[in-house]
Amino acid sequence: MKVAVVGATGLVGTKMLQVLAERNFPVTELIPVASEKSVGKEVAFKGKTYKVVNADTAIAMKPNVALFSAGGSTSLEWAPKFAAAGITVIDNSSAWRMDPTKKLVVPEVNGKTLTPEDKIIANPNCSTIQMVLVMSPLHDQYKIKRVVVSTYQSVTGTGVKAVTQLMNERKGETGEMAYPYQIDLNVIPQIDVFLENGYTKEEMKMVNETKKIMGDNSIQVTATTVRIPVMGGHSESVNLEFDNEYEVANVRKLLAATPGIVVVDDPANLQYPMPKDAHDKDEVLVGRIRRDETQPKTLNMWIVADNLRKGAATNAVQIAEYLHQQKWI
Ligand code: 2RA
Repeated sequence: MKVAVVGATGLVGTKMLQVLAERNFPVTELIPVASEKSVGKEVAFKGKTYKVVNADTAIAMKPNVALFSAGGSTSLEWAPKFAAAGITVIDNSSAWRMDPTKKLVVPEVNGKTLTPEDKIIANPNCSTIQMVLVMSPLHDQYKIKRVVVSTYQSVTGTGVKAVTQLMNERKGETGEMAYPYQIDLNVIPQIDVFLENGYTKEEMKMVNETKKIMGDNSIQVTATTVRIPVMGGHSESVNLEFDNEYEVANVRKLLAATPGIVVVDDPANLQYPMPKDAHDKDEVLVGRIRRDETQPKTLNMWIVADNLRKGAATNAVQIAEYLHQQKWI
């Protein structure tokens, strides 16, 4: 299968190549796509090198599927052109996520809503993906009324410039700033821009995307998203209020039996999820599962995942795997 990766030289694009190779996705020809300044550069993939091309050339090469991680403006301009050429697009930007005509997909949660007619498919925001993967089986079993989430997000979610800022600061050096403030030895309670309602775009992504993926607008979600000086992945403190009563032991059992989730929850032995353990893994780690004793039918938990993998590249590749299994690409 001919696979295009648009944004192939970025953090997520590079991770997409790694995941495609690791999961042995049936790529017969890779088409790495990037901006004009990168055209001609070479990209290594499964022992071969491929030259970066521009989007026009990529369309002419007729890939079966195009994984995009090149920013919203590139997706808005080029995803429709790829789709018009019969190429299925799986887009990691936020451009199409809340478009009512586009599917927003975490395969384990709502992959079955996909049809062969879906030619532009949106990959959700990383902080949303890891949360809804855990919410889904609990919603089916106990019906979630309300979610309160606070995130602790890795600098890798911002990109190379942010990682460089952190590394420079750790060496006591100055350089280009990805954030308005120092990030080393600090936390920044702002991810993306502020909106009229006092929330940030990242926080409202978690609110709106969660409802769309879960297919249930009755779920009340409120979020606080925070950037922290960490590399391995995003962490989230999640408080869930259910309609129905539950037992913590049954919650642990249900999550442990859910594909893509690993329960790491043994406080007596200091076992709980941490970004250093989630780094470069596809699983979503869940721990600190405990009753919220301040109100009935309410649960606290801690969710950690590599935001570049299940939070982006792996989820996109899993969507492509599903389409391939259905023989739609
Ligand atoms: C972030 N979730 O962490 C956003 C986009 N990757 O910056």
